[in-house]
Amino acid sequence: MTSPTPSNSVTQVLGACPHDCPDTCALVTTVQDGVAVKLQGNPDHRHTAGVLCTKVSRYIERNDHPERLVQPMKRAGPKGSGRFEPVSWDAALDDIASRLNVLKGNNPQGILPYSYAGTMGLVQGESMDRRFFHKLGASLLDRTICSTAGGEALSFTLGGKVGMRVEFFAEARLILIWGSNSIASNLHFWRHAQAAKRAGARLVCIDPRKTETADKCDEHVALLPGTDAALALALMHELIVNDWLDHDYIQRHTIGWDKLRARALQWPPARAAAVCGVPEAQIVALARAYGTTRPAAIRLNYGMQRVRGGGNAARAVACLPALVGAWRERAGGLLLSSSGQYPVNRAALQRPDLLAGRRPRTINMSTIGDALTDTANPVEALIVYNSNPVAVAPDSGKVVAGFAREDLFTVVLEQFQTDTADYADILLPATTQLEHWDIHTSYGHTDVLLNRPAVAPRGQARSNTWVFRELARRMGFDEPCFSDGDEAVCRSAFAPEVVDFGELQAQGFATLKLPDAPFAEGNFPTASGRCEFFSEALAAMGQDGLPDHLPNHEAFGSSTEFPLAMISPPARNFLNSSFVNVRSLRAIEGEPLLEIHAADAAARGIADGATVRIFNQRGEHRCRAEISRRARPGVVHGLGIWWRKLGLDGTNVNQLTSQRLTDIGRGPTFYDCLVEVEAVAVPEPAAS
Ligand SMILES: Nc1nc2c(c(=O)[nH]1)N[C@H]1C(S)=C(S)[C@@H](COP(=O)(O)OP(=O)(O)OC[C@H]3O[C@@H](n4cnc5c(=O)[nH]c(N)nc54)[C@H](O)[C@@H]3O)O[C@H]1N2
Ligand SMILES: Nc1nc2c(c(=O)[nH]1)N[C@H]1C(S)=C(S)[C@@H](COP(=O)(O)OP(=O)(O)OC[C@H]3O[C@@H](n4cnc5c(=O)[nH]c(N)nc54)[C@H](O)[C@@H]3O)O[C@H]1N2
Ligand SMILES: [Mo]
Repeated sequence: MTSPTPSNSVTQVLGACPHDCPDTCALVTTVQDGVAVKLQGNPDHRHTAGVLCTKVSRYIERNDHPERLVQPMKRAGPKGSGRFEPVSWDAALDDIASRLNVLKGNNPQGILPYSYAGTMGLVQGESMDRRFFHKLGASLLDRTICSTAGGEALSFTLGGKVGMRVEFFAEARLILIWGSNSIASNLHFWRHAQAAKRAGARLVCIDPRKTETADKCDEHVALLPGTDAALALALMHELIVNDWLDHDYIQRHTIGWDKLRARALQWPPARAAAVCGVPEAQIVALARAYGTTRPAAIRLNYGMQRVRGGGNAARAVACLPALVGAWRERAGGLLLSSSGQYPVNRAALQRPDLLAGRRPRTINMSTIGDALTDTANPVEALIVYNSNPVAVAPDSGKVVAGFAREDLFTVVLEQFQTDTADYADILLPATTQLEHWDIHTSYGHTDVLLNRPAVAPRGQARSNTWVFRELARRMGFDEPCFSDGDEAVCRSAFAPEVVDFGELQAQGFATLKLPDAPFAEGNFPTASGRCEFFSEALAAMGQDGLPDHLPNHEAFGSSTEFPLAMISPPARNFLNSSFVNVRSLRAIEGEPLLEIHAADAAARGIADGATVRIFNQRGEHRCRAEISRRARPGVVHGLGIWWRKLGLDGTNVNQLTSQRLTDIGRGPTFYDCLVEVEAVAVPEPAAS
């Protein structure tokens, strides 16, 4: 393991925030006598600027939490009971290795890793683990739970997860914040938006919910969930009929203009207004602003792609900057994710060559409920790390049924006893970011960050890499890559000419050398080198080559039984299901709530604060209702992602969400979900 800080000293250790957030902050941990006493944003890192969000400023509280898992345990009660008894590391690892060895011999594809972005670190998130499962020949996991719809859509349009640099938003004159609650989920971008606003820029928020970000913008377009493509096409319509187009840019740097033009002309604002549920005049005014203001920048975020047509919607929005030539300036264009900018040496980290020609099946993590309840091709062993699928995956009824299978062998590597950990056969205590090495890219800026361990692991906690190294050894995997230390893995992530490791060690971060305005002269990383309005690649897959509006699987107005659209975006003080167990943060969020518009509440006789039953064909979830000005009529919000076991009835919003997928990228459709809500009589507590 890594060496702890020498005692009797005060040191400052440079690190990186591991969480799944675009900001990837640089951290400075003050360690006294081997104990982390203070954690701050690194003031020398320009993107962090010494500022942390409320959540991560409480990271030490999370690290030192009395409920941290500190020893390996095995199940001591029925599946899901959460009852465990301690075992030694040797006993736990021997048991896992012998189980996996049997499957390795007769059905390696019966083994499934399940991991996501509990840590975004390249080392603890996608190195030794991948090597191990590649060598085993285990089923591959399609990691779709968050961003593949928008990410692949962007690749089909711009050529990758590329776009504007976040710092240049400060110089824009118009910013569309599209499907993003930036104050809650991308705080360090919001600084730039505020700077632009102070300099006179206009800020427009496009979001069904009147978020804290919408409150601070000049305008809020409260469209119905899943109608963003209709809005984007109507904006194009107006750009065309008013000739607010950059013909030179379109002609030289795009493909498919004639076809897109014809498509957009089918979307006059009145049509889009009806689909989106917003005033026609608001669309017309937004088009005028976008067509006549330079530079114009779009901060797109993943909130708008968690619906059936999410990929098409992201494509439609991503076409807008090319139409007006916004890319010509560094403060113009669009940013969804910057992760495609990093030349990460994934082959070195993950060693796909260890598959040795085998082509195991791929299982989509967004339909884990179906995969675990599929009896024809069963998953027999599941190894979960960096994720809490029982809480975060859609259609929890199915997910729980899968995890409850008596014949499924489940190993969970965790820092805490989450809803998923409750279902483990073997539960292994994991280190935190203060306790292990890692190296990080970002999806909101373009720096690389190094994380050094600041303190010794709590109790017997061990890093993910340590666990997979130990399992590899027990299974007789003797390739030298299974002995690589964590620091060596950090070093292998980038070629030395891309990232100077000495610089990373010295200051904790390194900046990629990139052009200011990447597409000023075209040069899109697509096959054609142009912005692809029409995608031959999509057409070849049998898809529409042009972006279009695809109504939700569960479109608003299509069901009388379930007339309300439910979205479940992130709560400000949680990070997905992480931090829900941190007392001071849970105190701010209170309890699971359903935000509902006064008219929808009145129609159902629901009083503010009443306990309600939210239900649809997949299940039901009880929580308290809040009559809220943040909700528009017809749309309710169940902010996520609470731990099920902290809910009134042991469920969370994912009891209602479906496993149906997006048009592009095989992604989940969390925000494409119709429900009905009713007040429930709560029995008076019995007098004692
Ligand atoms: N505090 C906090 N920060 C987070 C997270 C968190 O849980 N908490 N999660 C992190 C993760 S995993 C990610 S992927 C990123 C990005 O995560 P995102 O999920 O993009 O998060 P938000 O920025 O909150 O944006 C979601 C916004 O989209 C809105 N929305 C929902 N449906 C639609 C729609 O159909 N159209 C439009 N236009 N808007 C819609 C929601 O109301 C919400 O305000 O944020 C990360 N940052
Ligand atoms: N209804 C609804 N559901 C959603 C969403 C939504 O908006 N609405 N958002 C979706 C999105 S965008 C995402 S990204 C997913 C997120 O889903 P997940 O990636 O599962 O994220 P978390 O819920 O934060 O769970 C991460 C877990 O990893 C653990 N962890 C952290 N670091 C380490 C480590 O170093 N080692 C080990 N072994 N464990 C570690 C944490 O303790 C935590 O329990 O959820 C999705 N689910
Ligand atoms: Mo995410």
